[in-house]
Amino acid sequence: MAQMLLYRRRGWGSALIEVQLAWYGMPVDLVEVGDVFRDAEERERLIRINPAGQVPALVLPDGRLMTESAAITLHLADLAGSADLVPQPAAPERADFLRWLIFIVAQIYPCFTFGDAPARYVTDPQAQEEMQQRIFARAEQMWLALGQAASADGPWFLGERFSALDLYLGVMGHWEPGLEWFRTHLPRVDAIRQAVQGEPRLAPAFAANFDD
Ligand SMILES: N[C@@H](CCC(=O)N[C@@H](CS)C(=O)NCC(=O)O)C(=O)O
Repeated sequence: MAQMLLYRRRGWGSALIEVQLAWYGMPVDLVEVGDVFRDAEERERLIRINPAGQVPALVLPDGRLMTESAAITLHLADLAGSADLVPQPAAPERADFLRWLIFIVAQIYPCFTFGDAPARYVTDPQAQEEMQQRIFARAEQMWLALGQAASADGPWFLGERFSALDLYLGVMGHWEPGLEWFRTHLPRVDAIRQAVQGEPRLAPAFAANFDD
């Protein structure tokens, strides 16, 4: 059977999928994508693959393309036949898992989509700055809401139950508002980020994406 192929860029959302593939021990070919925020041609090239112009974009063994990290997360668990990262339908953690997985991709992630590149949406530089500030402020609110939902006792977001949510925190905990902000405002999220990075099965995939 053909191997999967992942369009990726170091430290970007493709890392969410790289760490899951590493967890399951699934081999993958990697295709490097340039900086689509700076390189218009590269952006056009990626848009031809994923209409949203984003990574992760994953070509499945049967040649179909999958995008959207949450959908890929659920599908990889199915492919692996594993409940390691995705609690099964009858599991008590399932509802919380789904709620916060979708919260991350529907509430937090779009703040980056629009906040990272305000010049795509408004022309006035002052308006761009204001738009970015307000969107990143919204991101902080959403992070705080998510942080309040994290199990206080740990060790993981869902308590004793390790899941893909922890991997999302491990990756996205590197992004805006920044490591220092997480350390100060959401020490639980920061602790989860550090813990997942230290998992021996995941450490190489994290090292391939982040310097710390
Ligand atoms: N909803 C998507 C979001 C993916 C996404 O925003 N990826 C970012 C990198 S972290 C990207 O490729 N951005 C480029 C752009 O929006 O032009 C998912 O969950 O996979």
